Amino acid sequence: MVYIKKYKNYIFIPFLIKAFYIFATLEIKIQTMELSHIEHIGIAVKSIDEARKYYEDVLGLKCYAIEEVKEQKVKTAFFKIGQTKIELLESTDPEGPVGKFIEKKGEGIHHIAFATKNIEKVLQTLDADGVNLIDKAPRKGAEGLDIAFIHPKSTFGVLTEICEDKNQK
Ligand code: CMX
Repeated sequence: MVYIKKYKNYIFIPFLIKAFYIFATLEIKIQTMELSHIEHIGIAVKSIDEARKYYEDVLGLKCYAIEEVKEQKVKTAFFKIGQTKIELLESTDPEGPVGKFIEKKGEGIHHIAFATKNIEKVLQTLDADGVNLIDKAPRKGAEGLDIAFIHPKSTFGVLTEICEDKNQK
């Protein structure tokens, strides 16, 4: 009884240590992700020539680049608004990812892309968390960015891209 009285003020110490550990590891996880902003939103369209009229003539944005990404079987058109871009995606092959998407779901938002300054670290963190990565290592995407996709089954239905512009350093 004497011991219980003497040490009763210390019985919370293990719980405090555990709580501190949980917060510390959470903080580290948040810091290591280092996503800075929405780099672009990818929008699947049947025809860039048709869709760009809306972005240019109605919304008043300027298309500053058109590029074909052969490996992904798409043609892309870029518009900038603030720090973020709109990427129109037109399939060059019905069997490509955008062709299949339009066939199944129609035109619309195809993916969201987050920018980071350390894509390898982000992919490592996601992989360690059991997230389903389509690309375990970065590859080259439009505008020379290093990119990697996360499967929509792991992201509540939104195809997600991580990108890093290694030329910006
Ligand atoms: N958003 C949400 N869900 C999507 C999706 C998308 N963009 N694309 C496919 N899906 C879903 C399908 O609806 C399907 O769901 P269900 O199983 O519930 O029916 C599932 O994913 C599988 O789809 P699928 O048509 O059978 O296609 P695949 O499995 O062959 O491929 C995916 C799906 C996501 C792995 C593939 O599209 C991919 O690798 N995408 C990443 C690359 C890409 O999209 N590149 C184009 C962009 C170019 C660029 O910006 O550089």
